[in-house]
Amino acid sequence: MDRPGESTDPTEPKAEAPRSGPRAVSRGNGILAGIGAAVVALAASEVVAGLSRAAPSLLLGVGDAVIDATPGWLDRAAIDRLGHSDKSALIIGIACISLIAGAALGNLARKHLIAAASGFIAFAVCGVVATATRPDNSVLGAVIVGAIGAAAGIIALRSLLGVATRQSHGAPAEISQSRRRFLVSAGGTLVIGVLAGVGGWILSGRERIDDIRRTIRLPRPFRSAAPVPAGADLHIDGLSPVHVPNSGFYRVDTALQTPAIDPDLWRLEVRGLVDRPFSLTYEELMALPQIEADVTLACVSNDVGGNLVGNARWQGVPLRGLLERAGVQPAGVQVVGHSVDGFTAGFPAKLATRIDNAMVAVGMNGVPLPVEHGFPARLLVPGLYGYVSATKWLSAIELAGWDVDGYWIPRGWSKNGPIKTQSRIDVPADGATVRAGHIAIAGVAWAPTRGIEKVEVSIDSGPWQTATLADSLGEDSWRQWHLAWDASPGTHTVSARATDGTGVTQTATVTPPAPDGATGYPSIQITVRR
Ligand SMILES: Nc1nc2c(c(=O)[nH]1)N[C@H]1C(S)=C(S)[C@@H](COP(=O)(O)O)O[C@H]1N2
Ligand SMILES: [Mo]
Repeated sequence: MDRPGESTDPTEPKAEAPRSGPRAVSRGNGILAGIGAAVVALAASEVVAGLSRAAPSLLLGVGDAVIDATPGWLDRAAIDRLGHSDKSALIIGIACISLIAGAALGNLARKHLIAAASGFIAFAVCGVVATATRPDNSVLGAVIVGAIGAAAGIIALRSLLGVATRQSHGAPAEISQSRRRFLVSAGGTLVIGVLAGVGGWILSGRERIDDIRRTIRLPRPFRSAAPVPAGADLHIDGLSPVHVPNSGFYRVDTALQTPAIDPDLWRLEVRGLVDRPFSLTYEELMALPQIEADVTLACVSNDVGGNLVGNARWQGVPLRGLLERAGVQPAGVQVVGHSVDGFTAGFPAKLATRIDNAMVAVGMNGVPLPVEHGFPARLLVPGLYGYVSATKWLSAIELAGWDVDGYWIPRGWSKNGPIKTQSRIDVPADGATVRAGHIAIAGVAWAPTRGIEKVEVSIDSGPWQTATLADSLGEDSWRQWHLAWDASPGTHTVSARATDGTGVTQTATVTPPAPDGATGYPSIQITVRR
């Protein structure tokens, strides 16, 4: 075997003979080999995770662990302000740290291959531990993914160092030839690794589940929502639609990767402080009588005037019936929804009985729940912010005492989360320039379970003028409104306020979203030109 440092090649120029042995690998080549090996390790683990349903992605596992370890306020802010780009940034950040670690280990491997290999193993162990401690991940799956990743990385590192070592002696022509060979090997490894990693990522189930989802037909509900009255939609350009299409419906969750749940393997458990715990398959749940309702869902983090609110026509199984079947014990005063991803949200059990349209939702705007909105099932309780009620990817409904806290409660959010009466001005857009003359000021207002009775508009702090309300879809749904205004040139401030069905007008007091929802009047600034 052509072992470095043992060459007896007479053509080897003695003067240029580098330090012998594996030490002969240059720092640059060592680093490159290390990065290549790290890419191979990540790619191998992602491919395994992508191919097997039971194998979790370590990259996502670490990302989830980072999110869970992040202080509540930062977490909340990141999730809501940056939307979902922050999650991609987190994954890219973790991948970069892995590559930097790979570079360092590659450098180390020039002299201490065993130590570097141990480094790869240690890195994999960290990933496995972070991933396996997530409730929805299989421990064995994580261990296998980690072992394959580490093994692939170590093998790649050894081979690349082998190629690099061969170039450090021999005739100059041979050296440049083998240098080229090393660069081609390292470059090829990087490209193939990145492609494989991306492929593994894409394979990871989401698309497959969506294919299954598309074949599902919703049963006809025994209680349909009333047909949308002709006057419910004012048909004003830029105004929020009566029903927000699923593709445009806001999304808030802590999940890095949308849980991809095979409905055939899924179970919904009803358990805890109940006399008769039971569990349902998707088929059994779908066979139960269903209701349909127009309900506005809002996020507690929504700023006044913000977009984290939407109205949809939901379909599902009434929560009341499921709780009656289980027989709630007197101590079971809280309903805690558990998600397959570990998220939890809890609300008073009496609301589940009192609120007519509280349901385990399986449909949204006429189709099975989209994957990102909780397929195969989620909770929906009209009148409650999502963080205490609307558990997506629901796996269990637990009846508990009030002492049990859902995900956001220890992170500084209020234990009770009733949706505050709110309004929003959609038209004109804030900051818009419009032409003088007759224009429409329009928006939506919501107070789920109470309904909207009145919306008023004030221009430049002038008197409150009553807006025209569109026809109502019911008390749980938002309602469009508009006011005709003869706009005069200049800059103007327009504010609005809503009064709910109990006669209470939203408060003017300005408060931030934390801990129980933002308050204050929505307001826009516009410029009117001649
Ligand atoms: N599993 C799970 N369910 C969840 C959340 C989550 O992070 N994980 N977020 C909740 C919050 S804070 C809100 S506002 C709603 C948003 O529902 P949507 O994404 O369908 O609009 O889902 C709720 N259900
Ligand atoms: Mo939320």
